[in-house]
Amino acid sequence: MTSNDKYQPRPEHKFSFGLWTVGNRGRDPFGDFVRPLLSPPELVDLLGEVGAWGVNLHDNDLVPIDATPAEHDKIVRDFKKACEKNNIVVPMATVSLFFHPVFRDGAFTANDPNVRAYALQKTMRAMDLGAELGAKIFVLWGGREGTETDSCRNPADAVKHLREAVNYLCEYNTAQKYGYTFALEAKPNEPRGDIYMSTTGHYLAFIPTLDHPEMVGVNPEVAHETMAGLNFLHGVAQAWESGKLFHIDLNDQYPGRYDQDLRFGSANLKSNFFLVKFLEEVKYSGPRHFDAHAYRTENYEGVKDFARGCMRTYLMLKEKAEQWRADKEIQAILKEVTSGNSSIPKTGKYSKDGASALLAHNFDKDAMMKKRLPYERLDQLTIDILLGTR
Ligand code: GCO
Ligand code: MN
Ligand code: MN
Repeated sequence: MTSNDKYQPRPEHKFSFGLWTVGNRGRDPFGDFVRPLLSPPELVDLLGEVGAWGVNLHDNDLVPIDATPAEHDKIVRDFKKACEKNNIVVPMATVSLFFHPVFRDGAFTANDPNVRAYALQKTMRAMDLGAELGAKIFVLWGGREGTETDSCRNPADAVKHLREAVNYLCEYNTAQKYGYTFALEAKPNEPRGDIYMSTTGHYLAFIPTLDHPEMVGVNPEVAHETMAGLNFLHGVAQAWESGKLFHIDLNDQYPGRYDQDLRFGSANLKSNFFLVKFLEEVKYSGPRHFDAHAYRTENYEGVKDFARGCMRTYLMLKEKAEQWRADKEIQAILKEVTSGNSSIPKTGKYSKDGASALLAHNFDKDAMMKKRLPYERLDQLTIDILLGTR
């Protein structure tokens, strides 16, 4: 065993990449493609080579929007062969409701009822495709569900239309016996000026209003919450705590910028450390999906470096998290700061007597105030561990 083997990705790590991530050719709003087109089977070969477990796709990453049924069948056959050859599974499927110009005003929330119906049809067909490939998670990212000007519609109507669409798709899922769970992905803006469901928290509030809330959860993305200036971990933790963390999009992002889709852990090492620590501590068992892409300066060798880097950084942070948990000084601090005085009345679940006792109790605020909260030390210990000096 070489010293690097412990950072080698293995199937049980459940690392997945979208076809659109390693297949990203570096086109941006200002400049053209820098990498040649690779076919889906070639991209699966690349993922096999770097040691990924899964590949995810939008319908049209694999099957062109106007493919004939015969073309569809051949493409799917070849793709499945490539997956089998490389021992790669398709854990998640999704639908492009943003690329074609027909969606310029949104998909499920577009003003034109024809567009809304077409969006449903396209999503149902994408669900058929995902089911054919064995996917059990279906991501919905409403990149075009938003506005540049709020003169165009009442935003409450947009929420109603979105609810109607997700309800419809849940019924289709049941009727077809696909067994999908849906994972809703929020983003504050880009490509629209403003997107309606701007944060994971918005979706967590939306889901209980659905006909089948049990079928629907969230797919938080590091970059998206960071763009909104939020603490990603806090959103993920709330999703987890409410049983709604159905998928996760890992990448990295500097705040206050366009969507950068950077290699996981390459921008905010410390916050991604806490994220990995959380996912591992709660034993999140879903895919670790990297929704990111290589720098535009790279060729496909660099794309492999990028993909390997995402997985390696995750595994290194996982190791650091284990070290952090095993650290006696850290554990002693945590124990100390969470301990209390056993003579205080019990809180937790309300009771009339308990409330009377609590109201009658005399708290020693001075003593409480003097208790040390050595978070400077705690954070520095974290930094020492991250920098490898502890
Ligand atoms: C983005 C999004 C997408 C979605 C993908 C899945 O900002 O472009 O993150 O990459 O995750 O479309 O639906
Ligand atoms: Mn994104
Ligand atoms: Mn994403």
